[in-house]
Amino acid sequence: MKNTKGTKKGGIKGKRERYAEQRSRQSRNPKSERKPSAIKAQHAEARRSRRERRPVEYGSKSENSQYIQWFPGHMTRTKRKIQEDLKLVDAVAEIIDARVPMSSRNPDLPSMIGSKPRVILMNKCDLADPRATKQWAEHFKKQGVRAIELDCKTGAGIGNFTSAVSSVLADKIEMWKSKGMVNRSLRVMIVGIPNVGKSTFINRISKTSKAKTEDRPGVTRGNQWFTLTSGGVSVDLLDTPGVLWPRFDDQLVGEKLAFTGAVKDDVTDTEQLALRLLEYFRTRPTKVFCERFSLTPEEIAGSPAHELLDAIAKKRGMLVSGGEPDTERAAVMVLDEFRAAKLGRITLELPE
Ligand SMILES: Nc1nc2c(ncn2[C@@H]2O[C@H](COP(=O)(O)OP(=O)(O)OP(=O)(O)O)[C@@H](O)[C@H]2O)c(=O)[nH]1
Ligand SMILES: [Mg+2]
Repeated sequence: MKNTKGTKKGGIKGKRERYAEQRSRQSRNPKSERKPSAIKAQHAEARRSRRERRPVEYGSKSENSQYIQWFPGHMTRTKRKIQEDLKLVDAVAEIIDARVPMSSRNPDLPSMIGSKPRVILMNKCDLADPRATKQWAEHFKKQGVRAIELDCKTGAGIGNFTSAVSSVLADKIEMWKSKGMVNRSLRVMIVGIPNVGKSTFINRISKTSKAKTEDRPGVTRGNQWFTLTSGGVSVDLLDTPGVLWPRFDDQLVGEKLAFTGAVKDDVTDTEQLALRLLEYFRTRPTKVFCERFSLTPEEIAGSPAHELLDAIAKKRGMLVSGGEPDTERAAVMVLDEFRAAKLGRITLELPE
């Protein structure tokens, strides 16, 4: 179980912290208290009291909610560098996560990039609900924002990039032509929150693997230029490190970004996070979710999240000595499976 700055701030203790307290209590107390049977009884009591709690609907805060925040110093430096380098580019491409198209948009971006022409790349469409993605595409169109749907795993949608950028730069391109600058490359800065696939996009469009990518947030650490040709158009792309903002005013936003892997796992309590995700599935039990964990919609609807996590751990044979469910391992697995869309292609928010 990972303890976090966030959980401490929020006053909710992580499991590791509770275990540490328990260990220190045991070292002060008489030996009899350290007997496995006493500890087992304590666990049983804790489980009984948890069982008495009523199921919680996802959307409102619950005892499993935690204070999530991640804004390390390098993000402040990146913000400054993005603003400095803005004069070098013609347009900005904001990559967002199709599973959380609202929560993955940095509210500080408009003030960072000013009036620079912008396109939105809705990435990871392969992991999102296709119907929801269509709704979001419609929403952006209504707002007059140029947005394209992308799946950088297969490259679907990549071909629309240069035409989208050319269309937001139409006046500028006309002006270049009138000045005889016919083969001028399009210079585009790629921005977005961590782990949305900025570097993967660059690799995919340039058909190389020059940009470092990994399935964790905070991989790219400095601005870096890539020169390529796409659809016969010469393009210079500036990769940038992912940036969040100093405070999530709505903690559900922080939570959703933690679900999708945009927030470093170390700053969250994994088990609490998985319980929140299960609260989501409790209210929206998908067929894939039920089948994957051999649970019926009735079982899911009638059980609080911690019981679901226990059941999932048992069904997957994740047990600690004594036969108790290993909820810590099960929590990691639930989050991993959600992130890989093994629990279904899920979009966590819809346009208003
Ligand atoms: N399923 C899926 N995975 C993707 C897609 N695009 C990127 N990924 C994966 O997402 C993870 C993060 O990709 P990166 O390109 O490193 O993300 P980034 O935005 O550059 O991240 P930072 O540099 O940390 O800000 C990698 O494991 C990619 O393989 C996509 O369209 N679909
Ligand atoms: Mg990167």
